[in-house]
Amino acid sequence: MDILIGLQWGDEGKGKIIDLISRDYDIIARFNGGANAGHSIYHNDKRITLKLLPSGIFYPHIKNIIGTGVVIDPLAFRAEVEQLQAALSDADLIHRILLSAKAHLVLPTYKYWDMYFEESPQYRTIGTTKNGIAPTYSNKILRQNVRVGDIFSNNFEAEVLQILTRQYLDLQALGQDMPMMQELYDDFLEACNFLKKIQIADTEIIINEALSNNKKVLAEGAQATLLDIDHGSYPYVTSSNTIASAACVSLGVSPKLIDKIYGVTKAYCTRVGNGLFPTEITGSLADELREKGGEFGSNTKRPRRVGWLDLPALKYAIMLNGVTDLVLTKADILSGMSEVPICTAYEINSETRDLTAPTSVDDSARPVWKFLDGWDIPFSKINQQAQVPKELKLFISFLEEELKIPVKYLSTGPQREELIILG
Ligand code: 2SA
Ligand code: MG
Repeated sequence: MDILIGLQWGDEGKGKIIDLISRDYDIIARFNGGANAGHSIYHNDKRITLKLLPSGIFYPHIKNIIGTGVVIDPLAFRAEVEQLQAALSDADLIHRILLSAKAHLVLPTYKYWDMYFEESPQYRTIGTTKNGIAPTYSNKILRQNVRVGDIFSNNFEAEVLQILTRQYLDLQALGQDMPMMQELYDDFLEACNFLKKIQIADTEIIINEALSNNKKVLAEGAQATLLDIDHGSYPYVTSSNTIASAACVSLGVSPKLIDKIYGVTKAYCTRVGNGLFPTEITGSLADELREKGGEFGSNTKRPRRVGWLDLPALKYAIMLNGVTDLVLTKADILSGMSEVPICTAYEINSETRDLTAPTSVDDSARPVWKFLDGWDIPFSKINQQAQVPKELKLFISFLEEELKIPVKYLSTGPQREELIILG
């Protein structure tokens, strides 16, 4: 099994890369997160953003598995499937989706808990997507959730009613604004009925059988390394493990069976939500970069914070994931700059560190900069190695030297054909 993950704070362009390499796979399996993800793909010149569905959904030969570690909001899932069926004129795509019976369901009250924690002054504001992600994972650990496979049980409705009522009353007592309980309950059950149209299975058995039969499986990560609940910049992280090893847990695949690990990084850096960002820039240069790179939340439309490439954090991410194939995206966005800044180390208490866990630095960490010559990529699409400007080649060589790993793919734009295989 191969794995693809983001190496920064998300939005590195994972969707596009998976879409490109997915033709070679039989199964694409999402392993973490939920409807908080936003994987954008250009299909027949239309930009499509996937939240819960794996990025192999466009191809008839691919099975798209949603693993145990993904949290499934049945309303968001139904909306996404129906929109995609309409956009692709492909009603059949539901037969290419397989849901883990063990994946946890996002209850409608969880979105209100998410809002409550975000907006209440007594609690930390993380800048979440308000999709109910943290409350769902918390209740998984508390063992209070219902799971996808439970929708077939005779007492599913009674159990949901009981949990919802309890939470509804708690939220009401805290003063949280909510629609009528009956409305939440009815909409949720209706969306759970839609799930019955989808194949629900013990996906770990299906994936392991496929691997035994020499089928190719790609595990698709959501969010990214620096948002990992254990290794990211806690508490400003998401609530799942986002790193490559999490794919084994979620999909029930032994670490013995992992082959390639694709790590995707932009040529600069972005982050949505709160938390440290040592290479962040603000002002008109930041606005320009944000506009040019289209750096707005795919679902929430929030403006993303922007900054320069952070090598200490990138080295850390490559180490945690064991990246074998590095993918560089959005170098085209930096086109036209006279010089391109890269943070090569942090200075912390007059000590220089070039590999750093983002959790172990604070605002006093001062980036050490290196400035490389900028490049110009012509507006016409470039997709051949010979067309790569020499300054960009030097930028790539510099990264390879620092990171001790070759850049295998260079993405030069959002369209499928805008990709160069370097290695
Ligand atoms: P949550 O909702 O509990 O997972 O939020 C916790 C933190 O994780 C960040 N996070 C993300 N960061 C980048 N992209 C994400 N997906 C969407 C996108 C986000 C959007 O692709 O654009 O539409 O705004 C994503 N999902 C979660 C989040 O900002 C918090 O910092
Ligand atoms: Mg995204």
